[in-house]
This record gives sequence, structure tokens and C-alpha cells, in this order.
Amino acid sequence: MPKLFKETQVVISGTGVFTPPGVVTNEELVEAHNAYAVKFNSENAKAIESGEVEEIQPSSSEFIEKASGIKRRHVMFKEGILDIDRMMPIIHQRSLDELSVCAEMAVNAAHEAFARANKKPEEIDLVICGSSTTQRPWPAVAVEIQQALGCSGYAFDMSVACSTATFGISIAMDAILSGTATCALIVNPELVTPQVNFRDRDSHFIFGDVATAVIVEKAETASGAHQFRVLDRTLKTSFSNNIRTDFSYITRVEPDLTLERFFEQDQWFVQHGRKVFKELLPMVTTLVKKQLEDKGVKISEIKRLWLHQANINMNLFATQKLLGRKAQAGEAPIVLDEYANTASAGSIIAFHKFHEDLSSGDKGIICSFGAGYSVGSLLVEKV
Ligand code: CO8
Repeated sequence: MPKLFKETQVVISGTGVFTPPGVVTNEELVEAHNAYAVKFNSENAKAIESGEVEEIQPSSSEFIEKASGIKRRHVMFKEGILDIDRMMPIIHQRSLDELSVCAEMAVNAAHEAFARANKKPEEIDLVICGSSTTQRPWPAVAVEIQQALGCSGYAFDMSVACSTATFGISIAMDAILSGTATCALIVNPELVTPQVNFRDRDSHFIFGDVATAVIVEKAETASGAHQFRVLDRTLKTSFSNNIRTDFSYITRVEPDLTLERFFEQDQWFVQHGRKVFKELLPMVTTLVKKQLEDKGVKISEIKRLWLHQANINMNLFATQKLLGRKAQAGEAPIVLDEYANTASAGSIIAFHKFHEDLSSGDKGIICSFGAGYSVGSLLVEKV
């Protein structure tokens, strides 16, 4: 006999995705990386020969697609990324009366979510803005978004890296269930490219920019065409240094800080991809299996798995472990080929693009996983 679901009264009533206009293909990235490598290697030929400096190896589109499933990525600001004398986007400082970039991305995604949820901005009384790296520590970007949209209530920023969206939805549910909010907007503007080291062949291809928005409210107030009741949310974290960034306000006061040191890879993004693969996936599959068991739901009842989008091989492995067989077409949608890894936004993009065909009573899992480590799994059922 299935256990009674506690939280049947809260639904996801609408979602939105803002896809930035710029596109960078693997081929473009590889061409720029390899031109940079040739230049670097020739400028440092002596030091490379003496073993003082490591030669930069060429990147390859074939490797990228095979190892990750990524074909291209969307970027907010393409200019500068492929310039081998810069290899980072150019983002001009905005004046105080302009929206910050992350707020602009989030506002765009929110408008689509409002339309789908059939909600007006003034009906929102909680705005949560979360991303893997925040644009600034304060004032909260969420408060800027709240003002720009004309939402009421309160707003705050949060981060749990790639699990920020699922954790944010869970926090919004807590607020709604406890009565401190009635209708929440969770936005995840992932402006990741300023942090990517496009000179590093191991990671230059991994990330892309995007923003997602999710509206969460009580079932009794919801009128969107495609609502999903959240039957359960299971969250877990376990500390690991295998995906880490150390850049922060503390970087400024390092006694040996030089401009070169500031730009070194370990300040911005360190990843031991293989270890992540080995350690994080068992956490994910164990957590989801236990979640279903605790709720008395059989895996055969799960019609769709909207998984975090970091690596296609990871998703194939996770779905095989969960289903006990290979996923059929459409059972575990992939958006990585088009968007790359978009940190917390990945599972929400997959959900946004692939949920309308489900029927009332169909169940699915929205599951994020990433740095921390963190795993957030939402068991949902179409209303
Ligand atoms: N071209 C050609 N060869 C390459 C390239 C390249 N671009 N890159 C690496 N190689 C080489 C390697 O040097 C290695 O060579 P060798 O065998 O001689 O040492 C060989 O290819 C194989 O390398 P790997 O073992 O590293 O290759 P993998 O098959 O493991 O693939 C991946 C690498 C794609 C990184 C894979 O390990 C992976 O995706 N793992 C999962 C990682 C993951 O899920 N990470 C989540 C990160 S995101 C997150 O949680 C935080 C959000 C932060 C956002 C902001 C960041 C900027």
C-alpha cells in the first residue's frame, strides 16, 4: 500500500527558459583553443624544452562530443571568447539604472513562466534567485528581479551549485506550506562563461549560459495548462573537493597574489571529472531508488527522468541503473547537445522542453546533481 503523500497541495504551475542569442560550436571553440596553443607553445618554446612550462595539447571536437555529448552552447556575450588574445567574453559594466546581466536573463525566463502558469508578476510574493556563481553578493539579484518584475513579498539569493534549482523549489515549497508565501518564482540565471577558462582543453567545452524560471504555488490557486504536483523532494549533500572554485573576496588579500595567479585555473574551476563520475552517480541512483521506495512508487511508474545535464555518459549510466535497462527515446531527455552543461538550469530546461505530452497521473523525476556534492530529486505527478 503506497504511503500517503504529504505534499500534494503544492504544484509547479509553469516554467520558462531564456536561451541567449549567441551560439559557439565545438568547432569554433577548438579552432580558437588550438590557435592559442600554437601561439603559446611557440612563445614558450625554450621553457617547454627545458621542462619548466608544460606544452599545451590540442583540443578536438570529436573528443568533446564523444566524452560529453555537447555539440554547441549558447552564450550571452560571444565577443572575445574566440579571440586568442583574450579568450573570455567582453561584458561591459552597466550603470546602476540598468538591469544587471543575471537579472535581465532571469526576467526574460520569468515572463515565459508567467505566461505558462497564467500568473501576473504581482501575484508572486517570493522570488528566489539561484545560480552556481552569483553576479554579486549584495544587494541580492533576486531583489532586483523582484523590483523589475513588480512582484510583491520578499526575495533572496541562494546557491547549491548545480542543485540550486531543485533546492530552491524545495525551499519555496517550505515557504508556501508554512504560510510565509503563497506563490513563488524560482529563477536560475546561469551566466557561466565569464568563469570558463577557454584556454584549458580539459574544461573549455563544458559550460554554456542560460536562464530558467519555475513557478510554485498551491494547487488551489494554480490555473496553468500543465501543472505538476510535487509528491516528494529529497535533498542530500556530501562534501567533496572534486568540483571546486576558490575565487572569492578572500582572493584579494592573498599575500602572493599576482595578476597571473589571479587567472590560474585553480582559482576559477577545478574538476576531477572521472572521480565525480564514480562518486556522484552512486549517490544519485541510491537516493532516487530510496525516494521511490519510501513513497511506494515503482520505477516502472516513472514516465520521465529529467536529469541534470553535465555529461551524456553520466545520464545514460544513471538511467540504465535506475530503470534496469536502456532508456527508450524520450524517457530521459538530453539538452546537453544544444546547451552544454548549464549548471543548475540543466534539469529544468529538460523539464521545460519535454513535459507537455505527459497525461494526468503520469509521474516523473526532476533530479539535479553536482558540486558539493549535492543531489536534489523531486518526484512529480502531472495534475
Ligand atoms: N580534446 C582532446 N583530448 C582531451 C580534451 C579535449 N578537449 N580534454 C581532455 N582530453 C584528454 C585528456 O587529457 C585525457 O588524456 P590522457 O588519457 O592522455 O590523460 C583524455 O582526453 C581523457 O580525459 P578524461 O579522462 O578527463 O575524459 P573523460 O572521458 O572523463 O571526460 C569530462 C571528461 C567530460 C569532464 C567527464 O569526466 C565529465 O563530464 N565528468 C562529469 C563531470 C561533472 O558532472 N561535473 C559537474 C560539473 S558542474 C558543477 O557541478 C559546478 C557548476 C560550476 C559552474 C561554473 C564553472 C565554470
